[in-house]
Amino acid sequence: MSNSNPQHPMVAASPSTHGQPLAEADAEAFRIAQDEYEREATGLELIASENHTSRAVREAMSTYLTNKYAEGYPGARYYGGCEVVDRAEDLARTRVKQLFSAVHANVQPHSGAQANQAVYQALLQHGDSVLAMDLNHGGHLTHGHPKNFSGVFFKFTGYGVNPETGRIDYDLVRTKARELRPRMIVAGASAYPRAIDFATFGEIAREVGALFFVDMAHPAGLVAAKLHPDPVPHADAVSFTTHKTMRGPRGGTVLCKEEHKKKIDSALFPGVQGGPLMHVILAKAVAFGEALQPSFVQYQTQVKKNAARLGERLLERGFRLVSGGTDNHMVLVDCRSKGLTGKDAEAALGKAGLTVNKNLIPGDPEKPMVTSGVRIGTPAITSRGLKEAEIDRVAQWIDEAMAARNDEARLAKIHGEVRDFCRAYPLP
Ligand code: DSN
Repeated sequence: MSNSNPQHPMVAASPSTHGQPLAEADAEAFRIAQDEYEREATGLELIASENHTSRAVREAMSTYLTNKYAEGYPGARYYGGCEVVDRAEDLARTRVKQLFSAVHANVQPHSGAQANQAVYQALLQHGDSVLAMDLNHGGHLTHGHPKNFSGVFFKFTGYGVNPETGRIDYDLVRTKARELRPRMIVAGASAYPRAIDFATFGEIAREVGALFFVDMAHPAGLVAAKLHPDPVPHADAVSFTTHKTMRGPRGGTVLCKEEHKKKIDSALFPGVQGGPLMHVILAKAVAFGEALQPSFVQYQTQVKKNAARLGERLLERGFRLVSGGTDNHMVLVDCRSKGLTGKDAEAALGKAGLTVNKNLIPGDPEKPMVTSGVRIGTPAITSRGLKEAEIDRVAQWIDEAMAARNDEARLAKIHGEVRDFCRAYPLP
């Protein structure tokens, strides 16, 4: 790594043969990398599923491990020369098992979607019935969207939130489970601002003889820090992405009970994927190592405090929040409380340097490309060092930018303020 350029942390170390640093070898590609750095550095990232990785994680992703094919698993590969990458995968597996007190881990999924695909392929037959969170109530594409492999190959039925409380209606889940007798129950969501009671889900699954699968992509970091209920003791399998609250490289991981490990490993490879991304697996090991440190608990504690503070400040400013607040790292804002669609709110906030995503809210009359809500998360801004006092400023900018949605000059002025503010909070 001696030839990496400290001025430009996204630039890969250049190999000793064929090649100069990216900046010299490919000006066009380098410009893109620089522009993304500038975009992230001069604005505030409020998308609940994004984060700012550590320099160590980014460096691991730029190592020579990207060159290696390693189909198979440590000690049982289809290629020679895997003795070093085996150590990377073993390190990632050992650390993540320690982090979540899990019996078995597969760290090869390239993404959360592929992690979920492996779990379904391992534990279900095509046509099996599955009960999962309704997409319109905060569920995920891989929880049964009709155009996703999950909805194509399996029969998904949705459960949702109580329209009054905005919280999962566990009695309704139980009633539906008793009626449906599904082969599997799935818990987990993409846009749910409350803690999920995995123990109750597990109890319902056991009562109806269903497998229980948890996709904890969003709260995984909070679970690791013991600040959110833990699904691992209750579920047959648990998947998560490594790049959201976990703050690692883009990718997925599956944890499972001993009895499912062979099926899940072989469903992932060769069932779903070919060669694993060994440089990303090394970066996962780094992220899991970071998550085992006390500083990670402090970080996640602040993520939650910041989300709670953001919710309080937005409520004071007259915003309606789905479920009235948050227990985790995000708030889900009903933009109708300020007379906007989610799409218009996303655009206005974007012009002000505040990046969010439009999001359906329960009972949303709008289409998914319009929506009535925006999802706002605190993992990334907390990684930059923002605390409660700064969150108050962020809430003010959100309110001002939504009010100024048709005033380009005002939005540009807010962006200027955000840019100045960001100078004190450099990217990690
Ligand atoms: N796209 C992710 C999210 O934003 O929540 C889920 O995969």
